[in-house]
Amino acid sequence: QRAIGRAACFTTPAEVEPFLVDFRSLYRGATPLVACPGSTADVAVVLGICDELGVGVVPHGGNTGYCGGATPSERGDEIVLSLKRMNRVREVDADNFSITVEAGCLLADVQQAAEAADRYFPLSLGSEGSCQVGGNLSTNAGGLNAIRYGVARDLVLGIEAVLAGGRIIDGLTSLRKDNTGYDLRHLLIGAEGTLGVITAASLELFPRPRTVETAYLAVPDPAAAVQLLGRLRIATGDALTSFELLPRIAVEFAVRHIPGVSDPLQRPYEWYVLCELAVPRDDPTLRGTLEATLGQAMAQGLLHDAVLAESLAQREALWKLRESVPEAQRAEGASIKHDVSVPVAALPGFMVQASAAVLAIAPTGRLVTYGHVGDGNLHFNVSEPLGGDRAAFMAHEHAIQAAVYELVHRFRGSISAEHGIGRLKRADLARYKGHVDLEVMRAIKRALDPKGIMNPGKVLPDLPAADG
Ligand code: 2HG
Ligand code: ZN
Repeated sequence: QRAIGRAACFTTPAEVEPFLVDFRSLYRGATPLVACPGSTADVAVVLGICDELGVGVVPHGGNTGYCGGATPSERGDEIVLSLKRMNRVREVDADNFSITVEAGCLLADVQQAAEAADRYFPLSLGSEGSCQVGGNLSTNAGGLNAIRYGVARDLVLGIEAVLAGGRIIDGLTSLRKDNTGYDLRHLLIGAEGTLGVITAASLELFPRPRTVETAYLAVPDPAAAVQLLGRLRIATGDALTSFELLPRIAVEFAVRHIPGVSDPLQRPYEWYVLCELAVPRDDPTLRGTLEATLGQAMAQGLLHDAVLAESLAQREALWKLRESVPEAQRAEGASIKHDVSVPVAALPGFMVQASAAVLAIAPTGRLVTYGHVGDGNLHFNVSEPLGGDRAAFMAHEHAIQAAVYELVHRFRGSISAEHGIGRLKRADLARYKGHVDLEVMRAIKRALDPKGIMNPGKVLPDLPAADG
């Protein structure tokens, strides 16, 4: 408190409460202090003190994570470091197509700052109104536009970060090319605060989309969706920016629970795709190309029905349907979630096998398998049975997850496509990450954080301190 000011330190139970429980309420931690530094220098001061005292530090952004990565341990012996006061846009450089922001900036504010300069920042997630850029980078978030623009990592030109002990990495450049040795930026991105705290980033901007077409498609099955994905990419000169798969049950959940959401089509179908095409110029031909491709697909049995957005309001309604699926699924009770990826072309085969494996364990579980199929990233979720016994269903959690992850592994996929590891998937990481990979990860952790105080107990399987 003396070092960074009383006002920047939350200590009462009411003040620290919002920082103790993760978004999914999987964990409830405890802490004597939430530090909210207002500058990079103050973050360094906090990390210096924690290093001296050997106190763990848990970086905390918008608290929208799915894996408990920003929640302190139950022991109450770690402090939380909130970046929320570091929320300035430091610079928008339209000519360089870059923007420099502090870690506590809301993602939506970054998007808006870019737009105000007639530029586009493409990272887009359902939680963009509350998640913070520091968290997006620390978890290497993916979201809805990754098929065209990549994941968070791909949008970062430079970062500023504070390492354990308070050393500052000033890597806040806006260069596209910089081959000067190891790329420390990419070590810190996706490290979930276990190697240091990202305090600011320089991000890449793009020309703003001028022509956008949004289509909601009813398809026979995921295999047809993947076929359609390839065709649309080729026919439109790779103008596809989103390609999301939804099963019927996800649409039903959203219509049932989210006010203002309705089924865009007259009759029900088993599977849907919400896709979007965008180009940074006025292109009156894009719509025709889309329609022609869809017409051909329909003639060949790859498509049952389609709605093309005719207005901004209709486009927003389609996206609202998609983005409300997680909330709607929450309203249907407990669910067992798997954020996985496999190579896009293997996705339909994976879905058939994984569905069968889950239903063999829990025949009444409700499969709600949706997501960013354009990237091969599926939210392979299972909701508790209707009117069933929640406890009996959740007793299968471990067996279901093991079955799904075994299949993911066999398909050479990933057990965490975009949500990270946090505390939730540490044991799974230990099981599925390569032995050498883990060894190198541990070596890096020891080198940068020898006392093990940066977000302890997250990402890496248990790690003894270097001195024992
Ligand atoms: C999404 O794609 C999010 O909507 C959440 O990644 C996925 O709730 C989920 O499982
Ligand atoms: Zn997702």
